[in-house]
Amino acid sequence: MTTTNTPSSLTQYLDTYRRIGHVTVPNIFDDDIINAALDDIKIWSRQQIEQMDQKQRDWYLERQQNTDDADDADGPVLRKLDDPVYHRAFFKNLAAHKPLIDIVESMIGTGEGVSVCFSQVFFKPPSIGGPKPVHQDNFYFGPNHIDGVVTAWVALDAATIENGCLYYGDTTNLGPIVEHIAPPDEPYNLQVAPDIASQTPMTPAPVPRGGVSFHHGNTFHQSSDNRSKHWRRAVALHYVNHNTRFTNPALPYDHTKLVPTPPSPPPLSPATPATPATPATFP
Ligand SMILES: O=C(O)CCC(=O)C(=O)O
Repeated sequence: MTTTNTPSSLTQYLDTYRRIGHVTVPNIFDDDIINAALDDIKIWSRQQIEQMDQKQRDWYLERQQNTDDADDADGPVLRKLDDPVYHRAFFKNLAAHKPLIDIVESMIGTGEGVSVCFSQVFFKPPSIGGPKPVHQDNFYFGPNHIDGVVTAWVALDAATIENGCLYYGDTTNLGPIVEHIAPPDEPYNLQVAPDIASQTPMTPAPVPRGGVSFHHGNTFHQSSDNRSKHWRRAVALHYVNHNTRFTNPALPYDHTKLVPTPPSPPPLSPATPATPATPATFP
């Protein structure tokens, strides 16, 4: 069973999104779709790990490899993978799912459709998944219209405070894009400067499996360690409207990887073969 977006529910989601910069919507994807997504990720992960050089392993794999509690981990444990929507037919279809796109278009649409400008799978394995520092997606993308970017964060497992759900800085969507810095040994890991981040209260946003947490490109967000015995896997779909260009990206942005969502998407279907991963750069 998936969500039906009535005009009144769309209005409520949009109102919350505009007011505080994020909103969580349950039941957008049913169990069969989430299981198929996890199956596809499992196949893709094995292929990607086999192909990675040392630099990629350092970036994509969890540093701490204590997998005692990770019941379906049977080797190196991934931290993230980049661009499933670009590389995997299943995820291209998932990103075009009508109930999801109806909400995305209500938030950023111009009537000409939207594209996925980047996507990521976050693994956050039991006990070893590490934190993601406070950042704004718009700092990475550098759009000419700050309201032209929204992220749909799809929970593949229930995301809880214990396993490292997202936290948001309520109303930071209404403020500016702020200075970010990166640790010297992790130049891609851009984050809000500590003096600004420490002044911003952050609110947890638990999401049920199959639900989606939407956030504005300017909204401060972060996630904490996974302190539980449960996975916290998610796929983040970053959408942009067709009026918006990335005129000031913080890191090199590959415009050829924009994936437009089709006006009449095909139904979601099982996994298809992957193509090789490229090195990570974006949030
Ligand atoms: O899932 C996470 O821990 C980080 C997600 C994130 O930063 C995003 O979706 O923009």
